[in-house]
Amino acid sequence: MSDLRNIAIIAHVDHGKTTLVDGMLKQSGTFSAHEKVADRVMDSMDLERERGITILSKNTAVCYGDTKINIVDTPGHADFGGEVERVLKMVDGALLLVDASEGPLPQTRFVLQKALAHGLEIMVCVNKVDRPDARIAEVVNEVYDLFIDLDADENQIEFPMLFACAKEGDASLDPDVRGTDLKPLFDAIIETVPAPKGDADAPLQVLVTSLDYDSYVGRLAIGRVVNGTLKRRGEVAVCTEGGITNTKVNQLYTYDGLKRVEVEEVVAGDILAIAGIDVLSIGDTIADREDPQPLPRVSVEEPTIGMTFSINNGPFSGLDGKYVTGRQIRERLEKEMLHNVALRMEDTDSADQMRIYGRGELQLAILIEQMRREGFELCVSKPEVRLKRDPETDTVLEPWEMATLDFPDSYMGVITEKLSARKGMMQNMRHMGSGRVRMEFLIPSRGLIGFRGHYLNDTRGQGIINALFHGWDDYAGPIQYRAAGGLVADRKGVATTYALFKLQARGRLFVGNGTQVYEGMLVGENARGNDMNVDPTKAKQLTNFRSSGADEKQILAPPVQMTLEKALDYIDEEELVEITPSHIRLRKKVLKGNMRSVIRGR
Ligand SMILES: Nc1nc2c(ncn2[C@@H]2O[C@H](COP(=O)(O)OP(=O)(O)OP(=O)(O)O)[C@@H](O)[C@H]2O)c(=O)[nH]1
Ligand SMILES: [Mg+2]
Repeated sequence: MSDLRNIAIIAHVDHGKTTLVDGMLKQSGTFSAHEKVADRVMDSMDLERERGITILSKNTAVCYGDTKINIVDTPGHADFGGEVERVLKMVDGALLLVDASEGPLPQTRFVLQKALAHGLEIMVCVNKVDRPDARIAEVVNEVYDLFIDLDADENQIEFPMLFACAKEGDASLDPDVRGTDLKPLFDAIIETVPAPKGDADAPLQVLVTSLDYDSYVGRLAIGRVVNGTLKRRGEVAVCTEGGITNTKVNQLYTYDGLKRVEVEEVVAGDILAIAGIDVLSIGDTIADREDPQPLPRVSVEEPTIGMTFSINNGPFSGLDGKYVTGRQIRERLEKEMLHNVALRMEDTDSADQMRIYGRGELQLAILIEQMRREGFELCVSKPEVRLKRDPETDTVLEPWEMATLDFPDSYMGVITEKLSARKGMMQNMRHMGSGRVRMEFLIPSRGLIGFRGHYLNDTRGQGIINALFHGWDDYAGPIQYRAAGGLVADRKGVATTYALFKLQARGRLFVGNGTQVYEGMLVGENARGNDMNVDPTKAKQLTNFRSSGADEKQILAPPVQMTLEKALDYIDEEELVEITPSHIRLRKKVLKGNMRSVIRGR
């Protein structure tokens, strides 16, 4: 297959992968001349469009001259690193994008390391050369340093380097001359990335590396034909973890631009999608019926952060959602586990409660947000890390991360102090010029839970933080997450301005006038460290007399808007976030006030 290339685009988050794919699609004639195409068209999920990040890797294919190029757009956020690792099995080359101003960042390192380990042919593209703060020459050096640091061999380090502006759709081999289109990039791909190896006449082997879902045809398995030829209506064997079963392939597709097209056969080297075989999951091999030879299974790094998902057992349960029972939640989560291999589910001793483990807070928050939009109600606990016991020394280990922070240097004092309180240890510090500093901290994953919110506050939104799993190491001791206690409603009712006006002197409020509350719900923060039971529903005594002065207008400060991620960051171990399609509430695990040991407020 000399007229085929398979390439993955990899980078740190936001360095411009999906934007570059837009350009490649447009310039290869995928769209008709006047077709209106959205920016970042591959980010097709609602949540991706809203957040402006890629969550799931996606396949597309373009034709350049006589060559078909299969392209895999990958997510850059560290929580979805597992995706990247798997899809690299589909391709023969990787295009590494690096932002011309930010340079290589933690996830650049992670994905490059994986690509080198897979022996992929690598190309580098310094992107966003149009940025006024681009520092191209320095970034080029940093990229070479990174390759050397990762022990790239001589062959690997002789990569072609391009300079691009994905937004305008141009690339050039010369850092000093802007390109006019993406032709230099296409040519470099065809020259650098080898045509896929694989024998079309050998026994069939198809490796399944991703799953997708289509509302018409149902579950889709996506993978690469490593050897042989897969034919429509072909009789095949499916090698799963559980054993080998026989089946028939009815719907077979390859990629063409943004479409999947039904085809009669797919030959070794190409990327395909199959519908109608529901037993298929990631890592499985579709093989020759007579001579089934499973390929090595894809392994994925262990999830490190977990949360308890439970039914909503508060008094407002079922007022809002369609799916509220433990069985419905469990079935939904089981379905998720089938295609989201970076997640794990474990049972607890209660049927209404499951532990879900993932790679990061964002990954879990996205799952919750999806469930919420589908009409589920549930309660989730504070994210916690998974601990492990070292079999040799019998000590407790916890996951550690390397966090890279980039922020205005005037905030160095406060940031360093907060991170050390969270058991972070500074490893590196560099002044970046223009008043910014880049610091690296080795810190337990636990220490980063809920840190992002504080960090953004402390740096007035000017801080960037990225963290990357570093490894398992000794448990660092307890961390205190939140100094403030909670103002906890002591009864069910409707919050009033009259009551809230008094409460707001104690700390920030999470509810406004008219909000429905219940016993055990957090209505605000108590600046003192303890929880306090309060009555936010108290109404003003009506009298016939106008009391002098007391009738001034009572104005409430706007309540703190709790988004899902803020809420997860905020709660502590004794609390839960209650999630329904239209509400996010904070509550105590134990709702009844007399069952909790707290000081009684007035
Ligand atoms: N100035 C400039 N901005 C760009 C360029 N390419 C992309 N961007 C912007 O960078 C932002 C991120 O672009 P994306 O294409 O979503 O980045 P990504 O790498 O796909 O991000 P993730 O998939 O979330 O990792 C968007 O706001 C783009 O408009 C470029 O060449 N120049
Ligand atoms: Mg993207």
